[in-house]
Amino acid sequence: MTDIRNIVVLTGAGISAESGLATFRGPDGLWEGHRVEDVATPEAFARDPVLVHRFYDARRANLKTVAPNQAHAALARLDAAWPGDLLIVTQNVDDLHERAGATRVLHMHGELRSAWCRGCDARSRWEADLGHHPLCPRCGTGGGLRPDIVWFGEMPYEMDRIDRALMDADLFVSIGTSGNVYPAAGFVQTARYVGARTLEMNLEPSLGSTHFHESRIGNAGALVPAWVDEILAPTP
Ligand code: BJW
Repeated sequence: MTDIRNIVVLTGAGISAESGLATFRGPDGLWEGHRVEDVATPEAFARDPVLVHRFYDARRANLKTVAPNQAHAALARLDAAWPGDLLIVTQNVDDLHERAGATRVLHMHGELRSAWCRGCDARSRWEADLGHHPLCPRCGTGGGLRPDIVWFGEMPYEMDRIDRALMDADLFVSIGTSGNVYPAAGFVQTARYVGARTLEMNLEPSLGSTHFHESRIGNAGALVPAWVDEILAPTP
């Protein structure tokens, strides 16, 4: 793999499925009991903050019961060993990449363990519930904290940094994402445009599967460690 120096990895809910976290659009999807428009838009939060806080408070609490799996561990191993540029762009709001040891991680859709104050714009690490209207640790305002989550219609985080990494990528790898949600679903096309090799690993072909040079179908917990072994193997 001597021709590959810069790698962008995109991860989605499928990489955390084997840790016991529900995906969004599967049969047991997170939104089966909650219509997406009830919980994942700023308008829904304005309409029914109690429902939305309850949904995210439960998911934040549930993080304590899960652990990274083999796929997270393999990406952390890649992160530690890869000499070139690497950016793990995750759509996930869990912290399993970091808990596995990865450091080059960007959460484009926000984080469950973060709270955003609409009063002073500060983002604070947050482990507890938000539904009881706690005070902002930065400005002391009550009732202004919301989950630090990118909802539909909001701009994902650090798009400039992601775009720069994609423009420089030699390899783009997509893991455990259905390709339903933009802009992430369009990253493969940007990567193709700049001439990067593209690979997806998913339980089933994603919506954008035909854009990839290669699709490996199966569980991330098996596919990702095998791919990391491959890419870290010394070239003969
Ligand atoms: C396994 C596995 C195993 C299972 N191993 N695999 C019309 C056209 C185009 C775009 C739009 C449009 N109308 C509106 C838009 C924009 C909109 C959008 O994309 N809508 C679509 C629904 C059409 N996007 C936005 O609004 C975004 N903002 C935006 O566009 O701003 C403007 C902008 C313009 C230009 C540049 C940049 C920005 C914001 C999107 C925010 C998404 N937020 C959510 C909720 C987060 C909060 C929460 O967690 O509750 O993020 S939506 C939800 O979907 C979540 C996820 O990150 C995201 C992606 O889901 P993911 O990860 O793909 O999960 P699944 O469940 O769909 O798929 C899992 C896959 O894993 C499956 O394929 C399984 O098979 C597989 N799998 N087990 C391997 N063991």
